Amino acid sequence: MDYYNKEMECMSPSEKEVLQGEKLKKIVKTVYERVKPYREKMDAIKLKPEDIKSIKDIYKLPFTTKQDLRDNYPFGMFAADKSDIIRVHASSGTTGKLTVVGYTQKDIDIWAECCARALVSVGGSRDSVVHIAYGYGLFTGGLGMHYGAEKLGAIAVPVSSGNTARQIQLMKDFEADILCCTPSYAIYIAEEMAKMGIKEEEMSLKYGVFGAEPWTNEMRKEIEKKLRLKAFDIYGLSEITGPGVAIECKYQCGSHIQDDYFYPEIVSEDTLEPLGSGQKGELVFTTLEKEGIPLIRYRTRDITALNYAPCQCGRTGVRIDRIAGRSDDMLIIRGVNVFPSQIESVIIKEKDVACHYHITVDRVNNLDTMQVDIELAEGVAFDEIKTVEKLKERITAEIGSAIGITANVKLVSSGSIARSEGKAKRVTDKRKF
Ligand code: DLL
Repeated sequence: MDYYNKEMECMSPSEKEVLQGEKLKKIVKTVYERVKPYREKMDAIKLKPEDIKSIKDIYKLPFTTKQDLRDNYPFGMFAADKSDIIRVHASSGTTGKLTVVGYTQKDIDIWAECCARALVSVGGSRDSVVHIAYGYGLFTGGLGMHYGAEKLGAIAVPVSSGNTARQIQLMKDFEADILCCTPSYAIYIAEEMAKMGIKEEEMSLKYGVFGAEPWTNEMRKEIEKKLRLKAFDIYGLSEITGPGVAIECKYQCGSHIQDDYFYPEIVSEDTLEPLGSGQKGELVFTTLEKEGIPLIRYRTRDITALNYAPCQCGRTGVRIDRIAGRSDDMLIIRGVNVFPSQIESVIIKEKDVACHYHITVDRVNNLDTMQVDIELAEGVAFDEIKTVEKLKERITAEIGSAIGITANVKLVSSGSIARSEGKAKRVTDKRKF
């Protein structure tokens, strides 16, 4: 199976643009009529739905932010009647209230289609057994992939996260060929498999659908080696729908956005001006068909670039580069912008340390400090003091040249950094602003 929905996934860019324009006109009219905060924002700049004539007019529309969702908590931005909403999900973020999203039956169907497309894009089919170890609940990971697997006609195994030993046993017994979880949990599963004495070749895994947190290509290689599967990046956010907003194809040169449903833009974080192909900035989405909570020019805070070049797979969905991080995850340390992913890239290249790390930022005597705790790889002993000291010096130097500032690197024993079954928490910022 090459595509789930060839007609839409491979539609010519010019045809798609027309379709996107038609959908945009409709959705703008709907939110103007049905969602007070949108009407107020548009009235404030004297913009009427009729001013939107094609997808090119999208730049005229005001942005939407997470704060808008919080200000209208819980259901104030919904466009559908409550009686038509059949599901809610929510995400917590780091501060403040939950952001709540609502789905009509049509929204759930579209989301399931996006996840079915994603499963086919990585190599799945009706014959697949899809082991879903993303959390089920308010988080969208579990239920999103679940409905996608069912829509495809594959077998969905709704394990959710936790009880890793049982997960491994079930994956083996049910001969799962697709594993869906966060990349950090995939590493944890691999470690537990080794502890249980189960070899990669005893499993039937072929493909991994990993996302919900930033991860690097180096981490991809590590997971692929440890679990003997091909690892794919899946992107999504609950505000837009959940997992399946974008997915890699077998050529792995960016993730194709399902842009018949979600229209992407990249804008400068500082000026909010649109940026061109290949330029890195903040990803912004407009949902073109959502009924429950349509979002217009929603600022995701995720930093990436768009790639409009044709892809060998035949899909025409615009591609996003790997997410470099979120602009609100970006640490500013002594004035320097640092993304945790830059540190991860260094750590993962070192064979004597494991890819478990934690970054602690603090401010001592008005100076920012950064400590990076990194686990030694299994089998590397602390008693070889000279070797450990040398390793520490090397990693400190490499992190220094990657991010431009010196971190205090602390090597800790294997297994001492807390493992995550969902999104990994890699940073503690103790500074008070
Ligand atoms: O994380 C949805 C999801 C579930 C995506 C399972 C993929 C797989 P939220 O909890 O709302 O939704 O978090 C969304 O997570 O804005 C990104 O910052 C981050 N994120 C999601 N996927 C990726 C990825 C789900 N592949 C936020 N790479 C997003 C990097 C990702 N960051």
